[in-house]
Amino acid sequence: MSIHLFDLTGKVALITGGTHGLGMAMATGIGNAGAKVVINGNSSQEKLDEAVQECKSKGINAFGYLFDVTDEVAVKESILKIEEEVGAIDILVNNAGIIKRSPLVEMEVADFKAVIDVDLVAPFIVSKHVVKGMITRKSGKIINICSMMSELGRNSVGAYAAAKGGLKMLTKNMATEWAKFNIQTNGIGPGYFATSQTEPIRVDGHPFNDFIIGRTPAGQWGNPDDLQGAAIFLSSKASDFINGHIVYVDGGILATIGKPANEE
Ligand code: GCO
Repeated sequence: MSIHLFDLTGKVALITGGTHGLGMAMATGIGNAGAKVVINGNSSQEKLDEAVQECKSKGINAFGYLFDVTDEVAVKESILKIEEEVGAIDILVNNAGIIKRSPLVEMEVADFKAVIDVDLVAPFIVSKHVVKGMITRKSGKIINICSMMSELGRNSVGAYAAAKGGLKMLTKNMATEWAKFNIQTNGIGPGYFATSQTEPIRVDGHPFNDFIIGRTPAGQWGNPDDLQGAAIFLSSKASDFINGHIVYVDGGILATIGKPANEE
């Protein structure tokens, strides 16, 4: 029987923060490729139920679990529950994330720590508890959702860039420690995407909106569905010898220093 390189049939995938935006898009792509999809939300049962229903309406076998990814006790209990009720987790997408925009000199330490907790510590916590089963089974895929801020800074997103830069290096360390168990750990680094997180800086006429369109060779914001290919690839057999790699899905923004405003 020929195994299709990108077929995820029979796999179980957990996507943290999967109720909306990039997480929902990747959950949909992974589900359409055949996996059972377990969506994590951390606050609203209603939003979680809606997200699961949205996946089911597309023919995806979906489940929802509400837990705070920064709370190790809740994570440990939820992973056990998921593995009992749905099945062993083959694919983990650490997507849950927040951003707080503030000039560093004005940023409250508590706010800085909150961003680090969700965007960097939580992927460590969730991976630590999911990988134990993957090590036993000698098989697994972990995908950390980094950012182009894993590579570049920007005014007002210092905490977020520090977290996402750390997540890039945590990804490489997970790969280093777990590849010998046939577990591939990689990252996806989105560029600028049209999501609720970027809504405040994307409205028509906002200087940042014009800046990003000018700075991105593809000349547009990304659509969350543009991440589905990378998510399926890093979840599938097609990436079995790829470790510690961050796949940037950014319309080319990291490839260029940009161009003068009057240049086509
Ligand atoms: C910002 C944006 C970015 C994007 C994304 C870029 O304020 O600059 O929110 O952080 O969300 O992470 O990769």
